[in-house]
Amino acid sequence: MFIDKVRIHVKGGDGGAGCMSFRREAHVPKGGPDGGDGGHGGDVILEADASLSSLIDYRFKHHFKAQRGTHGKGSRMHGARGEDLILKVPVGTVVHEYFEDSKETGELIADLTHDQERVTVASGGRGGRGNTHFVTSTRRAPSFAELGEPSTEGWVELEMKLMADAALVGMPSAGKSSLISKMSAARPKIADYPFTTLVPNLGVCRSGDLSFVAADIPGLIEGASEGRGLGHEFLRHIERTALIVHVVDLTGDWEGRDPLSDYEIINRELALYADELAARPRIVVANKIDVAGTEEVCKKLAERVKADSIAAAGGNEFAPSPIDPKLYCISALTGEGVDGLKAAIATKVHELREAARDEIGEGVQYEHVWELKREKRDRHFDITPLGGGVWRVSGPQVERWVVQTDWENEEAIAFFQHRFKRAGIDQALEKAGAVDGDEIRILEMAFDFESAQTAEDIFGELDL
Ligand SMILES: Nc1nc2c(ncn2[C@@H]2O[C@H](COP(=O)(O)OP(=O)(O)OP(=O)(O)O)[C@@H](O)[C@H]2O)c(=O)[nH]1
Ligand SMILES: [Mg+2]
Repeated sequence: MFIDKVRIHVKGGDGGAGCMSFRREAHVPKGGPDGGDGGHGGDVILEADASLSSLIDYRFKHHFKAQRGTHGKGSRMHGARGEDLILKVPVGTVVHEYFEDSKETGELIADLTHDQERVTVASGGRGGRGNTHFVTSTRRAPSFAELGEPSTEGWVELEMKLMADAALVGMPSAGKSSLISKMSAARPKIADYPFTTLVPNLGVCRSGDLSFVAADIPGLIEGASEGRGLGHEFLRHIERTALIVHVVDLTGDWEGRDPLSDYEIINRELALYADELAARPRIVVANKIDVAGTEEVCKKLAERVKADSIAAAGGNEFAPSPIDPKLYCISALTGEGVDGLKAAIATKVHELREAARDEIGEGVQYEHVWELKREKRDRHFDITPLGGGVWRVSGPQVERWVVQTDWENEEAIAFFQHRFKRAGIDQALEKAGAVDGDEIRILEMAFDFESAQTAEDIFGELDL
């Protein structure tokens, strides 16, 4: 089975708690506050890695957690930052949010198209601040510190779309795997029965100074565009490859077919699958020239390719055509003609890459866009009247604050209320009809409501 879509749960490390402590020295009876900050929790980061070709690593393990930050200590000793957890994924991995409850796929987080490109999928919580931060003109000895911020967590969906520069397509047993093994260090399974290749093999090919990644797609058959055979699953991978290398078996080996009709069937299946595939730049290869008696059909195919190239250029023989007018005659068995083919593919891929770079420019800021959306959603809160002067406030950020607050400590509670007010929640409650003395519930906590005005009177002096 080919694993190309997985869902994993990612959780950043929680922030370490800030420390509440005062300097104590033999000759200083009561020193100032010196509680250090908690360390930030680590992030979970996805990183594209060109040496990976599947998401198989995520098939059995689905939960990933970065390290938590350690707690702050006295003498202004800060807690250590939790280590980031870096998860390697193949280049060409598309990352979406995933909502486990509704089984729905959410926003696009990133499309990792370059080696070493990274995206943070779960942020670690910030470390709580130690009591040194809470000194004000009126509060010389703050006897509270923040707890660490809980991290963000959630499910993400990883989908791998093959990111090869050149895709080798053709009928089963045409010699696609044999060719990739001749062009690169890849050692795929090769056998004389159809559908030997079940998942694409990737190989890095070098020609002079140029290099490209080739993939052999499992054999296509008539009806592949409608789901026959194994090919359909893989046609969508070709959507992202710049160049199609169409391998035709001159011996028409499989089921005693005619190479020219094989050639037409594959062209038709690609076009039926997607119009863009019909117009995708293409190089046609005639394989197995080492087999006696293939010269005649090779010549016919060469004429046909030339004619198709001219047709694709709008009937103008001298205009550039997406189809290379030359038929590359090779033997993937003996290696004859393979170097010339490799050079042609490398040159073409290089040209296409340059053209694409001009068109789209560098670096799309997916992460930035997603972060903004996520932050907005994080700050969002809902107010639900439960009746009898009781209100529930829910939302990711406000709930994290509740978890982060030390409810045993009055000053910490005051700080929570200050945040609560700054986020405009009390105003929203008032607008919804809450009055002084009503009960506000957040998660498991319940406390009395104080209107914005009163709260300001009480907490206005806080310099936070
Ligand atoms: N004589 C000869 N045989 C070849 C050549 N290339 C491949 N073959 C043979 O053709 C058979 C199929 O080769 P593969 O490379 O497995 O073909 P494939 O296109 O990858 O096939 P699928 O993975 O099933 O789609 C094997 O027995 C190869 O040894 C060639 O140039 N000459
Ligand atoms: Mg194969």
